[in-house]
Amino acid sequence: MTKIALAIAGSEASGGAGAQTDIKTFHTLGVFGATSLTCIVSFDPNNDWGHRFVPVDPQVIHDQIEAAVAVHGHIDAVKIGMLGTPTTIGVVAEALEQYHFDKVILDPVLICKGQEPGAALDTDNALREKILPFATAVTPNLFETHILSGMDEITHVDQLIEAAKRIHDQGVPYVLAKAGTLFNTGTALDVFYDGSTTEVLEVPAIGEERVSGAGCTLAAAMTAEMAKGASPLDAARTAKQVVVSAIEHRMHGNAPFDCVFQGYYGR
Ligand code: PXL
Repeated sequence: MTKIALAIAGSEASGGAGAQTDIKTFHTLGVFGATSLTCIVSFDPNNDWGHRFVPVDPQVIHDQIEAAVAVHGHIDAVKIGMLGTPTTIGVVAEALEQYHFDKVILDPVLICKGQEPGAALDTDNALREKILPFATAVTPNLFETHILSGMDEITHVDQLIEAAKRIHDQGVPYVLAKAGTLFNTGTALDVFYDGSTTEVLEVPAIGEERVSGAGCTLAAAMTAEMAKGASPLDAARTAKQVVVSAIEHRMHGNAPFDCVFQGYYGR
């Protein structure tokens, strides 16, 4: 039986990140994708590619989740991406309470370029309080790991492991804390922790350019694999390979960043 994953995420018009990335990743892993859009992001070519951000009406976010659940009857796994505002976080938290999804993978996107840095704090508090308790797994990047763990310095793998443990201690069963290439080890390095197993997932870094959508792809691939019944650790391992392929096959355009493409994985 084909498995179904629901992405509760923002639209990013270029197709390189957000919900578009999520459904492409689900599809490439053989999982049927549904979406509830939380916001519309349009990069601004006339303003340093800043993110023009429009939240979707909270009732409409709820209606989309209701529709996806009603049509399919059962959702195997949910990915939560960019929520963007405390109001959106509130309505998504209510839906998580209402629908009792089995597997919820949270990519805790705090702010995107163009949003007020102050918004990160509001978003952080609301995410921690209202969404984190529903998360089966969380996939913070280094910035988000700093904020969620409360640690000042994370410059080494041992500190990343400690940070993953601190996030786990807040009640999240599975943590994938991502340094990516930011430790300058020539690798993309992430730490998986589930309360007993600590595993450092590391692959050679690819290229020098910034790539948009790698984090979305990782969390979406983990969601698809968990929807199919993989253990969270195996799902994380596969997800890293999907990201490697998506970066290898990235799209070059006019922007100062490339866009991942998942379509070659497994071919
Ligand atoms: O990559 C984070 C992200 C998630 N969701 C949306 C985005 C972005 C980054 O641009 O636009 C909608």
